[in-house]
Amino acid sequence: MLIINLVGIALIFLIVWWFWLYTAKNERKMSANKSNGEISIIVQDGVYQPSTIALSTLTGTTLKFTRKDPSPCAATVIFPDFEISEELPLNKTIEIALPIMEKGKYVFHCQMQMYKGYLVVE
Ligand SMILES: [Cu+2]
Repeated sequence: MLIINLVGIALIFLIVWWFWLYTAKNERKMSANKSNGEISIIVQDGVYQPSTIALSTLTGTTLKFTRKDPSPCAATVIFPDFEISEELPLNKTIEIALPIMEKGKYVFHCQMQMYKGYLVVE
């Protein structure tokens, strides 16, 4: 009985590590500034690159997502604040036009929120 409990606890720690700690460690803090109203984002190795996108103006931003990760988990990108949900076919570039945004920080993520990125509008 004790051994079963210990295995259970070990599994819980493993899951916590996998979903939060491992992803956090892998996260690369990069930011891209707006150029020509378009920003390219690569979906690969558990992260969006760049994962933090700084936008200094409020109009006409298009994000170009290219998914290189075959994991089905990466196949959808969701912008909950704008009710945007887009499928990302493998190795194709998908353009997502963003609405005019107020200042603030907006999250975008995959379905299970393992991939996570932020738009920072200043
Ligand atoms: Cu996912």
